[in-house]
Amino acid sequence: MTASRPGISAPRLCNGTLPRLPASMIRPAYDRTAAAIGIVHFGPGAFHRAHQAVYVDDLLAHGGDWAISGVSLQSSGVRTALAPQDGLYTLAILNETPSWRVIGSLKELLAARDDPEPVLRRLADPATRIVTMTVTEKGYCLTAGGDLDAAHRDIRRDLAAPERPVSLIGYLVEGLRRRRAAGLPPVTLVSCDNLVDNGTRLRQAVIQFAGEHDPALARWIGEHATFPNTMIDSITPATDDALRARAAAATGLTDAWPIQREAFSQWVVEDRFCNGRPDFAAVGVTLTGDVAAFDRAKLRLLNGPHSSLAYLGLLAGHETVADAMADPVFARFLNRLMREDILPTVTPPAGFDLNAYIDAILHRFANPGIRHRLAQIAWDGSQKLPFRLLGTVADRLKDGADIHRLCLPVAGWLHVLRGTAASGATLVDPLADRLLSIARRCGAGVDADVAGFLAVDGIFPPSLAGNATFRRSLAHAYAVLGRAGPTAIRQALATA
Ligand code: CS2
Repeated sequence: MTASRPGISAPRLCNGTLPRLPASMIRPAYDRTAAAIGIVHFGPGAFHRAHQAVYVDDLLAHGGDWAISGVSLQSSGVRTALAPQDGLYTLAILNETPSWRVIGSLKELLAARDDPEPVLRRLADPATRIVTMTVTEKGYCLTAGGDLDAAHRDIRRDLAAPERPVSLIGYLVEGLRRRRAAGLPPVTLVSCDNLVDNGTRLRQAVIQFAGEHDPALARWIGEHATFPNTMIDSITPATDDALRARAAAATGLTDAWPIQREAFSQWVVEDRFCNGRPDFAAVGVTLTGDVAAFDRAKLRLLNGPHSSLAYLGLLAGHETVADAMADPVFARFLNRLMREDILPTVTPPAGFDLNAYIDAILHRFANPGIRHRLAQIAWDGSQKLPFRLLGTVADRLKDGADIHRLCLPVAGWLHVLRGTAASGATLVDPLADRLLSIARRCGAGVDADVAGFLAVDGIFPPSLAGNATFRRSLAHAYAVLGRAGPTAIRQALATA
């Protein structure tokens, strides 16, 4: 190890080593021991630590008991990494000139699988006033229609033994049950995931679950708890060893799990908090009466193109978003897709210029300071595509508009699934088994292949899957991309 790249020999980041940080580095500007926990967050992964935890770090500098208890539902990896660091971690902000800071808002780390009781106690603590979550689309256990998926293994389990939950919804309902039994007010439940109407969906799932065994609890939740809708945005590539080394070089301390993100960050929240809230506006959060317009603009114009780059870019042999954006064929295709096919389906929030929004997104995607792997964005396609692309396709069909360009990324996803099945690589998707078995049966002809995937109604709503124009257009895109090889993919995009 050289002096400029301290590795295992450098001391570990923790409360005790904070004074060793370079003087210029931003660090918690408040007494971490004094700030009490007021927020419980499910899913303290990279996105939460790059986004919400940073807003809360800024808030804590203004005072108030809003520190975060981070709850991991599945693994104990975050706790293992961060507990020895007293919850501290390094954040790299990757603009043209990177900057670094140390975040201190995560005050407690709990691993629910190891012991659910501390999590339930925290949810039922009178000091807890807000419960937030980033558990990704699949963490809500919803059907395609937006209902709670009562057939989901974890939901079945939790309905049978609600006092020892394993699912997010099970935890929330048991926590609310305990609060009601103790005569406490409920909490505000804030979904920070990329779902259309995320708060409304969460509310429906929680009330549906509670209603299964305790209708009075369901009524109490419906009347007293609030579930604001939110829009969240900041590009956050996964942590890798290169980042660990850069963080160590920047701080002089070892951090087991530093986080990286772009400079841009946005959080829009409906101002419906039932049990108090901090002054979010003071730290740059937009509080509004209606998030829907922001939400759809972001899901369709940022996440839709992101997933499009992921599938088409992987097929063309690109590795990162910036690599694909540096390919003029991709940049031009994306630009047309966004302006000609997606923009007409988006109603902008008041005073919002959609073309300027698109310019900014294209600029963010092209950021050479960020290595955002397309393979990471390609995860969980079955959960993402309905919100990101299929709603747009349905709206364009309703308007009688052309959908040929929009079908290319959807067809690209099908080819990525086929490629994954053929190579035997792991597919990260809750529907992996089903999708891979369909992919393995492919090869009987374009129409049969496409029909196999369209039959998965958890992804393709029957009204879309049964639409003759969509089937024809998707089959055409699938055939064009099937001519294999990066050159054919680029040619398909160049002429689309
Ligand atoms: C990305 C998002 O991984 C993905 O699917 O599209 O996580 C995206 O980076 C964020 O939503 C940006 O806010």
